[in-house]
Amino acid sequence: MGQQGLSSAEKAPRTLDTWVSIVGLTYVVLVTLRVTITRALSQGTTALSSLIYLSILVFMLFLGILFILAGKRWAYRYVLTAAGIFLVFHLLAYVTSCGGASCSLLANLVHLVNPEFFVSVISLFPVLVLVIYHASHARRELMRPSPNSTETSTRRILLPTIAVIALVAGGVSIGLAVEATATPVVPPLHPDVTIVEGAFHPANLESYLPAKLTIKVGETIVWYNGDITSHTITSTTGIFDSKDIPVGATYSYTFTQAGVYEYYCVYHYLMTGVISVTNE
Ligand SMILES: [Cu+2]
Repeated sequence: MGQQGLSSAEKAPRTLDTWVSIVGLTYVVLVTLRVTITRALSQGTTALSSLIYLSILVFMLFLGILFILAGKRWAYRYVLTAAGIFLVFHLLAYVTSCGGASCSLLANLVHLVNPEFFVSVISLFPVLVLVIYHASHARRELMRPSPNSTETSTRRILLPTIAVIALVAGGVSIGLAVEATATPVVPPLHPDVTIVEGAFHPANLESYLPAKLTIKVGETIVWYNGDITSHTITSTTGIFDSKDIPVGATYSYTFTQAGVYEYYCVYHYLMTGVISVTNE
């Protein structure tokens, strides 16, 4: 007990585990910060709750980097908790947005070829797992140092790190290659409704912007998919269904009868919108 009290006053030594954890955390922080800033610029206060949610996650991981650098002996336990929370929240976002005939996770995996989606969502998972692996090892070493041979410990660290780097780099290259062969899409100048970036996320209050719209009989609504993954415009009563709207594509429908038309996305049942059609 007394010995533990003494050792906790010392700073934690920086090992390879330390550096891999820091680089991994920095990657996740930068990617999530970029998503937050892009969303703030494109959606402003309509995405306020999702912006707060993302900022808290970013700040939590950023503190982890500072704690490790400061040599706090409890820094790794903090990082394990923070990275775990981040991982669980990101997974929950998918699970809770799953609905209807298809699960969003599967639907989104189909769109792995989109480099933007791959970087800002998919790539975070292997990187976070790598951080958790190294932070937990660093923590174990601090509590009970083992006289490991440098060779095995270097291999233990390098192999998973190289695997994750290869996975992320490979995913991005495949995505860029596929995107380069695809025909460029020109977004409409004034879409009536825009599917916002990060639309599927439960923290996003308005997935379709605007979510409520009133028009007159005979008018046509143009929906534009401004997100980084596919979505649908599906009437709750089966009157219209866009099917898969790819990233950057549009769907339009002309309303010929007055009424209230609710719709949703078959991949993400939390995405809902309504068009009210009036006679005059
Ligand atoms: Cu969707």
